[in-house]
Amino acid sequence: MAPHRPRRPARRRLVTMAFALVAAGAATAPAGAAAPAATPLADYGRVSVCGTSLCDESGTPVQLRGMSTHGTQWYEQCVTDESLDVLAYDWGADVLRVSTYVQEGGYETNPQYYTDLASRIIEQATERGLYVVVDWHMLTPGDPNANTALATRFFRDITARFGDQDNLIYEIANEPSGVSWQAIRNYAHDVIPVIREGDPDSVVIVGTRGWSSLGVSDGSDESEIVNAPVNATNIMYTFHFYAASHQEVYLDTLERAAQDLPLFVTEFGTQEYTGDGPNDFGMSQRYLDLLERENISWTNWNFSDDFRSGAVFEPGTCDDGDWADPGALKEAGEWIRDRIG
Ligand code: IDC
Repeated sequence: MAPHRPRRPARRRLVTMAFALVAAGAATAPAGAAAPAATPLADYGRVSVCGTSLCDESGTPVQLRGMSTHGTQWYEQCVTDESLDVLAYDWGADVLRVSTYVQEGGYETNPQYYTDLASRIIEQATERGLYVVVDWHMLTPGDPNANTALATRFFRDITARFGDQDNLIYEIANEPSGVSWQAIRNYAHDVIPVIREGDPDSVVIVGTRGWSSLGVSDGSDESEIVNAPVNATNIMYTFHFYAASHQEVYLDTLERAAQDLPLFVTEFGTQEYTGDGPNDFGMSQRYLDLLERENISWTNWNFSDDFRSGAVFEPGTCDDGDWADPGALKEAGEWIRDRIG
């Protein structure tokens, strides 16, 4: 089915108009012109999985496009009211993925701090009518079961705060590695009920084997999931790719899997799997064309000014607050901005 995006241009025009009125010193914007009336969330309402697609409240397939933060333990200074204005209104994003790392100085070092930080960002994204993918960024160790107690605590706290909102999507395991699909599936069966207790109608995204490659990086493929899907409704599965590293075999797998499984690409880069190195925009475009054809939502890695080529901003941008300056974008940043809106 064709992607359902007809209201996007209208939304962007309305937002621009609201800003123009404010800039011109208008005391009040006319009814209907305020930014919140024309956001992705206002357009689509609560999303849910229908068949293999993500659908809006009326049951029409939607493709959400946006950015992932970098690890919030390193780059919280890149996620501010100003930078999110740029992402939501200048770039026209629908969705922000908030990456709470578990290890590497993340959540496990101070659960309260990182829950508050994720909450602060969720609130800011919500004010702009964005969807939020709440990413439990487990990476090393690769077995998600190693962090089940922490994951349970995190999702219980987040759903207690935000479970009555319509815009949260929960990603329970960023990139499992060195574990079987069975182990990932067991973890999903432990954590999903916790989320559903606080946010019953939410979409939950489940990581896949081999760094969320649908198993390909471990010599497997999507059939292990098709044969033993997670035993819950409103579920999607994660596929991640880095276009300069992951070429035909990965693209073919994605295309095949999209016929059977609801997928959400919560992370990808136009460069190598290190998030660095040269961009392969040709391969990246082939991926994005497929994602558009199949109505698969995506968030790109990453909305920060890290030195690597996959961070959209040049180093120093976040300290200077220069997010709106087109000169602050790296090559990958410019490329992805042009494909979000
Ligand atoms: C990378 C970051 C890098 C950081 C590293 C730490 O770009 O700054 O030092 O993580 O683990 C993933 C991961 C994601 C990686 C990214 C790029 O989910 O955390 O970010 N990547 O390597 N999977 C494939 C690539």
